[in-house]
Amino acid sequence: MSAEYSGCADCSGAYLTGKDQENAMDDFRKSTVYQIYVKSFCDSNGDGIGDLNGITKKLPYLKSLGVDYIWTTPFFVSPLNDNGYDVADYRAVDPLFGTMEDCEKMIAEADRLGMGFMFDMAFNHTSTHHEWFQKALNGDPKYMNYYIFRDGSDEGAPTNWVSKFGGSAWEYVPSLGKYYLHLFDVSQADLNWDNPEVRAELADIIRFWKGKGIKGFRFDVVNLISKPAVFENDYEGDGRRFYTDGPHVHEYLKGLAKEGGLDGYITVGEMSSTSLANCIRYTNPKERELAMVFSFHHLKVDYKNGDKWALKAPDFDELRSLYKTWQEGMQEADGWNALFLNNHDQPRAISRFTNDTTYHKESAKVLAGLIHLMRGTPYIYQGEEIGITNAGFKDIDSYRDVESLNYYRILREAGKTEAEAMEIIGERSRDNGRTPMQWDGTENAGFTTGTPWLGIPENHKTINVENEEQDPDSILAFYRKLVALRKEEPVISDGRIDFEVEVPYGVIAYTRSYEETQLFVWANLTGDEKTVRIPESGKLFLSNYGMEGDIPAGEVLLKPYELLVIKK
Ligand SMILES: [Ca+2]
Repeated sequence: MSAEYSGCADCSGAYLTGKDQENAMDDFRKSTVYQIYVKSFCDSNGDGIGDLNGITKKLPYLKSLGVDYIWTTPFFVSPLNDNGYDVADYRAVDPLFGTMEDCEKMIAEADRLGMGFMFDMAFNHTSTHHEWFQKALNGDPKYMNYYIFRDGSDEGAPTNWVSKFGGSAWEYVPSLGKYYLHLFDVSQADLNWDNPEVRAELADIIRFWKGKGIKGFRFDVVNLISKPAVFENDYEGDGRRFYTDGPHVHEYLKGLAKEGGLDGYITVGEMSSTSLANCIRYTNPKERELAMVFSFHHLKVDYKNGDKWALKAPDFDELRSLYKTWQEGMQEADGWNALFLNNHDQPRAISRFTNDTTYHKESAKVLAGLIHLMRGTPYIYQGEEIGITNAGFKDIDSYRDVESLNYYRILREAGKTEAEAMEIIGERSRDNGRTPMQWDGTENAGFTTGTPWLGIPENHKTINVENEEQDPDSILAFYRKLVALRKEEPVISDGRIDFEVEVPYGVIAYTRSYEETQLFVWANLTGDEKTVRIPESGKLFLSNYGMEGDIPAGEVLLKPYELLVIKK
């Protein structure tokens, strides 16, 4: 992989140097991030919607997990056409979630407890309700140049590009006689990053939140910000090859990091359809772009022919191969991965990849161990630390996500039966990851005193924080252990990783090495027993079957969903 990476031309700019730079990176190597989907975490005022005061109330719980950073999905003023990723004012809290005073209190309380917030910046586009876009619509040339307005072609729209939410990526504005670009919803206009005034505005927003005490940022679809100089039709695809990891993306990210003053801050970029070579450049510390990236190739191994809405059992060979490529590839060129299997856009990994009933506890733990022991910074998505499952909704009216409702209609129109369509939605809906947090076994799971905005799985009566706090062998206890181990064991935070390829189907195995210490990790992701070979005897380091003591070299039978970790 290092052949693909030729170093950077302009690394001479002095940011952090020597020990300071090392310390900044050390922090993230030992750190764990917790992701909060604000709407579903904790409701403090009984309106059925999670809010900032709810988060403040639960900060001691997050502290007890040992996490260092808390990433919150956007809660800024927004028409909420796309879950707050359509921002109308980046410097104000949407009243649905609280006030600026609540926000400041939340930040201060986390700070007191030794945790930092990462706020979520959707900078590829703004809401069309944003005042910049409103001024553009009025024909103000300064603000028209904040967005991407183009004349139409003979065929109508300037190009044939397709929006990621369906339909043309261009919308005509009759009063201006021009089209504007929206790679996502029609209410999300793409910003013109080629305009230095736009880049300066965005850096100013970063400085504003830093001034409030924020310790990091997550950047939404940030590898789409640089559009091509010439807009042309795409006769091979939907247009993405022209703007994904676009021509000036690295330059613009360096600029944002420099002007926003992001050194020493934890930053993560969400990367859409990206490449390993680009992710190395985004995250290599010498490049000063981002601390780490989310890539999504590993979360498509159960898409039939790449189609999210066509069911297929997960291909664990492909999963292992992707982990090997990305983990080892990033390592060879000093890139850094964000490690995750869940987020607010994904169904629950425990239901998706493993067995969320008979082997509920083993499944949650094997998936946790698999990623928390890898090279990178792990992210825990709210509820995975107690093993929250997919929603299990029985009728389409239970769903709220626009994408799910759209695809239900599309699937039915394509001839799927009610049962077939519901099975697909049940597996793939983003609402699976958005059901309210299960704090206790009461009717609304301790999430709200009112009516929750989205239903709560029946199994919350047993799967909840209160229950797991009582059980020393709980999933929650296992997560606490993993978070602590990353801080204590340099072999986890700083060790080399090498994947074992001679393993049975469904087993992912790798070795971590640091000085004289080695960890051997085996994760059986199937319900079948699998035989693996232990190369050298060692001490049992971690197990989800309560094993302990010395483990001799030789063959061993892994039980269903077994995680076996040996230290030498
Ligand atoms: Ca509320």
